[in-house]
Amino acid sequence: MRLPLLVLLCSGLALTLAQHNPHWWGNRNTIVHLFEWKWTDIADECERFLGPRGYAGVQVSPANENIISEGRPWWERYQPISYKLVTRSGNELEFASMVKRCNDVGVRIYVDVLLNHMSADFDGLATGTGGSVAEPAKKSFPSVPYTAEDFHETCEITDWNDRFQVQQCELVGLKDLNQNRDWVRTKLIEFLDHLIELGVAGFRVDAAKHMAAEDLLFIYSSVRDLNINHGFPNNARPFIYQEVIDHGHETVTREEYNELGAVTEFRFSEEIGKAFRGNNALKWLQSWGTDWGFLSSGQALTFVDNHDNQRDSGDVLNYKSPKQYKMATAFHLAYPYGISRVMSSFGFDDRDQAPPQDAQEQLISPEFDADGGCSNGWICEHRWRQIYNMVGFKNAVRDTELTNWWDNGDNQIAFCRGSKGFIAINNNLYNLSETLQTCLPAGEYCDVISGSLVDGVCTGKSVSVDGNGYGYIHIGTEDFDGVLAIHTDAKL
Ligand code: LM2
Ligand code: CA
Repeated sequence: MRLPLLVLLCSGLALTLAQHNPHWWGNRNTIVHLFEWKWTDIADECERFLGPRGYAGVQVSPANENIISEGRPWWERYQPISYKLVTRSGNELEFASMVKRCNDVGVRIYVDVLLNHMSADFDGLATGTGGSVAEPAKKSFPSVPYTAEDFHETCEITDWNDRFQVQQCELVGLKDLNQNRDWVRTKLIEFLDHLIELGVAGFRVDAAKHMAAEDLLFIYSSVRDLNINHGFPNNARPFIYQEVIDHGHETVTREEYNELGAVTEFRFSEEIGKAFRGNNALKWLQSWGTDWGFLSSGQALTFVDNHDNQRDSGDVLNYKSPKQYKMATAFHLAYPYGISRVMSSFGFDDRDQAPPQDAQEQLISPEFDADGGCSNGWICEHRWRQIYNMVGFKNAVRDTELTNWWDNGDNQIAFCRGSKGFIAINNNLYNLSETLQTCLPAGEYCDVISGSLVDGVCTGKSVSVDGNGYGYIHIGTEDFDGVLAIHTDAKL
């Protein structure tokens, strides 16, 4: 079992290691997940907001046809019935146009792809969002086509430490594809190639832990290079990031996958939530990263919350605790660790709730208020000033080191990023008022959390830095946010 993987790894090393490169444009380095957005809206968003604000890419919801479930829960999109590019987000033409328009403004597209399974049982004949019919109970998906032989035998995952069960039984009843079969591999590679041809930069691989790493290696190394007509260099390999939930106590581990591509670092999400909810002092974050048992920076896809764990209870933060959420996000984007992804949600009161839709069950477009925030059911965390300005901060400080860590022994922290940026965070219930080393050249800087630099004027607090790099930093309990961030691209 281990040997073939090793042999394959060695022979395919050049190819597979390259699949950690997200192919960002310029100095950009943050991905946003526009969960359940329509393709036409994403294209508009790339041009009017993401490009101008310096976002590097968008993770889009699954693009291939899914089953239609009653009430249209968001999770119906995790039940594929064919590889036709028709979903509630739009059709193939709209998808292609989105990818082109986003690439044209330097914003990459990463697609959430379902290689592990097809739809779960359904009473009788199921109809998909592209009009295809299937009989999931019989493992019959004629629009691909797949028949029963293309799937593993039906069984349930009861023991998460049993590799066979985790990889060959049905995850929540979803018909489990056999990626070891030529036909299945062929169909999956064709599907990925099709998306690459349309100009995407890579994939978020759903349920990766439920597939054998050897099979994934075969598939990833077989897909074509990125499309040079969309601005990618010759021989560029698609960026791969794999959904592997590894808390450190299961048989199938993140280490089996991190050579093939990046892996979602769930421990990051849990620990950052714990710290900013006040269940661990912020001073401990000084050693944030691999010392916490996380994957190496270039292998870790990091996030405060994702579309799954934002719906669970526990330490993970979401938009419903905005002050803590913004602090955690500011720390996420300021600290030099990981491949960052920002979540952009729709509002929900229960786990299964459908995304914003009209009476005909069509997804609705986001609408914006005077401040640019979303108003009609979409939360759009990526449009919160405190978040998009930290995306700008992360761009400004790219490739600099963390220096001059400061803390008060508790929940007030601060640090520099080279001589490009400085951040302070106060999660204590008393003021932070200190003269601190900011590492910045002398001058007046606009705090990009309490405001923005607009036409040379700072709409929030400003900090004056003296000739030795020191500045007076105040984050009071009366302040709306618990963060202050300054950088060289927002100098007055
Ligand atoms: C993932 N990552 O590895 C996705 O991030 C996650 O959102 C997916 O689950 C999961 N893997 C499978 O792609 C979601 C959702 C589930 C939902 C499934 C399938 O979290 O709740 O399951 O999609 O739509 C639903 C029902 C479940 C039922 C299943 C099959 O909630 O009770 O199981 O459909 O009918 C009998
Ligand atoms: Ca499987």
